[in-house]
Order: sequence, then structure tokens, then C-alpha cells
Amino acid sequence: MSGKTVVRPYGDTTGDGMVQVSFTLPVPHDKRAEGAAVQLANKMGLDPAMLVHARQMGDGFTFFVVYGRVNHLVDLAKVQVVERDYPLLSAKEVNAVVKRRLRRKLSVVGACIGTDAHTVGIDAILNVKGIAGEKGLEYYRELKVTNLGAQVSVPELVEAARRERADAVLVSQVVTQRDAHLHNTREMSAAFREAMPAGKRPLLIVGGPRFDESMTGELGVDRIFGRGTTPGEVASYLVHALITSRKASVA
Ligand code: B12
Repeated sequence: MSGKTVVRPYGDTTGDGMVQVSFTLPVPHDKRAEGAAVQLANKMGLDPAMLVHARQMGDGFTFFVVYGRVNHLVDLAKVQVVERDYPLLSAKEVNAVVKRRLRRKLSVVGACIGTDAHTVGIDAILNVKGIAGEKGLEYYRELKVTNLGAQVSVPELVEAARRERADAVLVSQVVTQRDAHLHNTREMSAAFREAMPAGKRPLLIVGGPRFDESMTGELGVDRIFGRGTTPGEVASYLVHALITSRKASVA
């Protein structure tokens, strides 16, 4: 990798600034619609903008792909992201730490809350079958996993966390229409704050493909996991947050 910190997009030749964007306009597909797509792309800073694909999607909607040049630069030195700040452990290491330091199984309760029925993501993290060649948390001998499934209400989740003496609550939110994922997460974290005193509350974790991982404070949760999360990352975080970074409380 070069030492450059300022970069621009690469399309046909290095640094030519070429990008591709796609969007839908609520208009039937005709010449005027194509002109509108180019005008929008120009307003987004693409100049020149070339329409490379237009296809009507049902009645009165057209999907477009536009390819064009932007003059924007990105300074890598100024990029702010949430980076993993704990070591990645194997399943064997996770089990060993939980057994030695907690001396009981670590209880995890997971669910999709609100009206969200997209269970594939939370199942990928919790179910034995896992994802990307990694087994899910159910595979970890020292973790006790309760997966409540889809469309769980916040009161049901709080009740299950209490019943299972949850050390951590894992919530999935995939649908983001009208910011449902943000509203539901805030409702969930507020309910836990109200139901349980600080120090007795489980660790609150949310995940889903469209979360901004830097919003933990705003949403009242301990950690946010985004696209491409693996069970090993989550298990390692649980050990870090509940055990190894709490040296004083767990002997
Ligand atoms: C499969 C699917 C469905 C299935 C869900 C089946 C099921 N049991 O889950 C069905 C057909 C039921 C469905 C229904 C709907 N769907 Co749908 N669906 C999808 C689809 C194609 C894939 C989602 C998926 O499974 N991804 C794979 C998993 C592995 O990825 P993931 O969820 O991102 O999870 C990973 C990470 O995000 C993270 N993660 C996720 N959750 C958690 C939780 C924790 C605690 C942690 C640590 C990590 C974590 O780890 C996971 C593994 O890496 C997406 C489009 C897409 N390509 O993403 C649309 C999509 C999510 N659906 C969408 C919509 C609109 C709907 C419907 C409203 C459609 C309708 N009009 O009826 C309904 C809503 C149903 C409901 N009540 O929720 C939209 C959402 C748009 C938006 N802005 O919110 C999408 C984006 C499609 C689109 N482009 O329009 N859907």
C-alpha cells in the first residue's frame, strides 16, 4: 500500500474519479425519465454523467444506473470508524475464559424485536450452523443461548432476559424504514434501564446491516455490530466486555 492518505475513486484509470450509482425515480421509463436521471446525477456532483442502465420496475417506477466522474477527494487520515478494540479469540479460548473466570455458563438472549421478521442475521450469530465457515454461539460449550426468534415485543424480551438471568441481550434490526431500527433500539434500551438497576442490567448489543456503529451512546446500547459480523467477533466481545475488562469484579 502506498503512503498516500488522500485518495479518489478509480474507474477506468487510476484516480480518474469515476463512480457508479443506482437509484429509482417514481416515473415510467421514457426519454424524459432518462434525462431526469442524468440531471439528478449532475446535481449529485457527477460530471459528466452517463446513463448505463434504465429499466422500468412495475407501474410508474424506473431503476437507473449512472456512471460518472466526481471531483471529491477522501482523506484517509480523517476517516472515523469503530475498530475492534478487543482480541479475537477462538471458541476454545472463549470457553476456557468463561469457565475459569465466570465459573458458570454465560447466558445470552437474542431476538428480532418490533415487527422485524428478518431472523437470518441473528440466527447466523446464534445458531450452531453460524456463517462464513464459523459456528454460531450455540456451539460454544460455556454459552447458554436462548433465541426468541422474530417479532418479539420489548416487554417479552425484558421478561426473557430476567428469566434467563441474561448476561447479554442480542437484538437484531434489519428493517430501517422510517428509522424503525433506531426507534426500536431506543425503546429497548430505555425499557432495560427502567426495569433493571445499573450493574444488574445485561450487556445490550444490537446488530444489523444498516446501523452506524458509532451510535452506541445515542441508542443507549453497549455495542453495535454491522454488516458481515461473525459469531467469533461477538463471542470475543462478550468475553472482553463481561469478563476480561472487568478484572476487579470477577476474580
Ligand atoms: C431474506 C429477506 C427477507 C425474508 C426474511 C426471512 C427471515 N426469516 O429472515 C422475508 C421474505 C420474510 C422478508 C420480508 C420482508 N422484507 Co426482506 N429481505 C430479505 C433480504 C433479501 C436478505 C436479508 C438477509 O437474510 N441477509 C443475510 C443476513 C446474514 O445478513 P444480515 O441480516 O445483514 O445479518 C448480518 C449482520 O447485519 C449482523 N447482524 C444482524 N443482526 C444482528 C444482531 C446482532 C446481535 C449481531 C451481533 C449482529 C447482527 O450479523 C449478520 C451476519 O453477518 C434483504 C435484502 C438484502 N439483500 O439484504 C431484504 C430486505 C431486508 N427486506 C426488506 C423489506 C422491505 C421486507 C418487507 C417489508 C417486504 C414486504 N413489503 O413485505 C418484509 C418485512 C417482513 C418483516 N415483518 O420484517 C428491505 C428492507 C428495506 C429497509 N430499508 O428497511 C430489504 C433490504 C430488501 C430491499 N432492498 O428492499 N425479507
